[in-house]
Amino acid sequence: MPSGAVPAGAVPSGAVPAGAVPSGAVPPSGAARPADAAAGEVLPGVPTPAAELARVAAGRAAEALAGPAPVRLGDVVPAPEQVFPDPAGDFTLSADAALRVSPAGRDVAEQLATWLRPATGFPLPVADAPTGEDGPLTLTLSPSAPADAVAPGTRATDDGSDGPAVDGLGSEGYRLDVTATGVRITAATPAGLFHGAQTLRQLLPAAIESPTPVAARWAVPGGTIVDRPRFPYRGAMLDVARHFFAVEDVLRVVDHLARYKLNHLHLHLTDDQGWRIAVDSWPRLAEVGGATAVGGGPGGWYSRDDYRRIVAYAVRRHVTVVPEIDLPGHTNAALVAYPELAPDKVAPPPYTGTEVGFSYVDPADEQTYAFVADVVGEVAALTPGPWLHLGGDEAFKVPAESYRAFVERAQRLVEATGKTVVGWHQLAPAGHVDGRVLQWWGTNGDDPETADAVRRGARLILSPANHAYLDMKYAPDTPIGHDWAGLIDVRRAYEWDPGTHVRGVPTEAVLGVEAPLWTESVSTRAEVEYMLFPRLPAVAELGWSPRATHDWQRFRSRLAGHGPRWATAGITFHPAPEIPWPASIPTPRPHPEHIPR
Ligand code: TNX
Repeated sequence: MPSGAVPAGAVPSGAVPAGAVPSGAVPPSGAARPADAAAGEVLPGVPTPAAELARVAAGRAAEALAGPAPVRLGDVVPAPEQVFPDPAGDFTLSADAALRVSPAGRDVAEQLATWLRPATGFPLPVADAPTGEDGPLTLTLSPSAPADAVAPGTRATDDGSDGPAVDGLGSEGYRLDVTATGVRITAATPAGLFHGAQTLRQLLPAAIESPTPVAARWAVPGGTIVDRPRFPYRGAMLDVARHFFAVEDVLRVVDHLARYKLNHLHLHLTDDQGWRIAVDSWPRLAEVGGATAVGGGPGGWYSRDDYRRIVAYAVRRHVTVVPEIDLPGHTNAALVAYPELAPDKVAPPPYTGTEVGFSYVDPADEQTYAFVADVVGEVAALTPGPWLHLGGDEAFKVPAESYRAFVERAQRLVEATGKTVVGWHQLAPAGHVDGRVLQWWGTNGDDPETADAVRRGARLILSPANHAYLDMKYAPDTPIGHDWAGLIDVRRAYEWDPGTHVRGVPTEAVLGVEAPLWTESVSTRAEVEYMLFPRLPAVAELGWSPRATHDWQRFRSRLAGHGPRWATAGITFHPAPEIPWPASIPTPRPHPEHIPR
C-alpha cells in the first residue's frame, strides 16, 4: 500500500483529537501524493511548455492504457431517477474541447468550465450554439419541455432513436447523454442544466477536483441519465448566530449544497448569543447584539452588502436563501440592544452560554410589533426568495395563549411583506396563513398537533432531529456536537423516509427536507465540513432521489467514491467507518482560498 494510503474502514470514527478536526479524512502521512492514484502525476503550478508537453504525453499514455471510465454512470449522489449505461459510449474529454450552450444557459456553462479548467488545464472555451449544433460538450435549454412526468417506460433505445424524452423534466430536471463523441445536457431551465452539470462533474475521475493541473484520462461513462427531484425543497441550515461565520465560509457551504443538488440555504440569523444581520431601522441589533458569540468570542454580523453577496452567490448556484429571524424566544441579543423590547424593560446581560428557552420579546407591548414589522420588512426587501422563517421554537416562558396571539400577528406581518411564512413546528397551533410551511424537528413522528396544522393547510419541511440534525455527534467519541437527539451515523442520516415520517401527514403535504447545523460547538469552517460530510449527501439523496432507489448498501458504496473527491478538493470530512472508502484517499491539498481555518 502506498504511503498516505488508508485501509478501508481503518480510520476509527472520532480518531480526531478534541479541537483538532483533521483536514480531510486521512491521517497525516507526510508524503504528498497525486490527486488520484489512477490519474497519474500532479504537475504543480502554472504549466510551462515542457510541463504542458509532459502533461499531454502522460495523458495520451493514460488513454492508451485505459479500460472503462473509472466512475460508473450509476455512481451519482443523489441517485438519479433513471440510468441507462452504455459501456460502448464512454467519452474522453480532450484539450481542444469547447462547450456549446444555448444563450440562456450560458452562465451554467461558464460555471461548468470553471469547475473543469483547474484540474484538466484545458482552456474549455464557452461558445453560444444554435440549438442542434454539437460541440463535444453541449448544454441545451429546451424551455418548452412540459412539467409533467417522464413518459413511463422510456428507456435508452436499442433502435437508434433519441431515447428518453426531455418532456416532463420540470423546473429542475435534466437529461444527460454521453456518447463516444460527446456529452449533451438538456433541461427546461437553467436550474436543470446546473444539476446536470453537477452530475457530469461527478462522472469525471475524482482528480477533476484538483485545484492544479493533473495528467489524467478525463473519461465520462457512456449512457443516458434522466433525472428529476422527488421534493421541491431540499436544504441545509447554518446557525450563524451561536458562532458567526464569515461570508466566504457561507459561500463555501453554498458550493457544498449545490454539489448535491440541494436548493435552499436556511440561515439562522438571530439567537440569544448574537444578532447577525444589519437592520437600518434598529441599528443596535447588529452593532450591539452582534458583538457576542458562544464562548465569549467576538461575534460579527453581515452588512446589507454582505447579505446581498451571499444571496447573489447562492442565486447563481440555484440555491434560495431562507433568512430566519427567531421570535419570540431566542432573542437575548436583541434585548441587550433594545431593552424596551424586554418584558421587564431591563437590558439582560449578554449571553454566551448554550442554554435555550429563557429569553423573549414582550408580546404585550405594541413596540414589539413595530420591531417585528421593521425587521421582517427589511430582511424581506433584501431577499429575492419567497420564504421568510419566523423561528418560533422554545419560547418556554411565553404562556400558550400569548404565544399563539404573537405568532398570528407575526405571521400576518410576514405575509404583508409578500413572503411565505416558514417556522419551526411549534407554530402549529397558530392559525393558518396562506402557504404556511412548518419545519418539523421532532424525534417522534406521532405529532397530532403538526398533523392537524397540515390538515388546516400547512406544508412540512422534514428535519427530524434524530436523523437530520447535523450537530449531533456521529459516535460517542466525536469531538464536537450534541447527543440530545441521539448519535447520528451516516446510516441513521439515510434510513428514513421524508414522505411518510410524520403520522397523518400525506407525502403530498411534504415540501421537502432540511439538514440543520446548529453551531454551539462548531466554530470553524473545517468543523462545519466535518459535521456536514458525509451526512449532507445522505439527506440530499432523501430529498432528491425517487424512493425506489433507496438502498443503504448501494448508497454507501456510491458515497465511498466521494471521499477522494472531498480530499482532493480540500474538504474536511468524517471518515465514517460504515462507508467502504477506497483503499487510498489522496492527501488533501487545500486550494489557497479554501484553507480550512
Ligand atoms: C434545539 S431545534 C434548538 C436550537 C439548538 C438545538 C441544538 C430548534 C428549533 N431549536 O436552539 O441549537 O436544539 O441541537
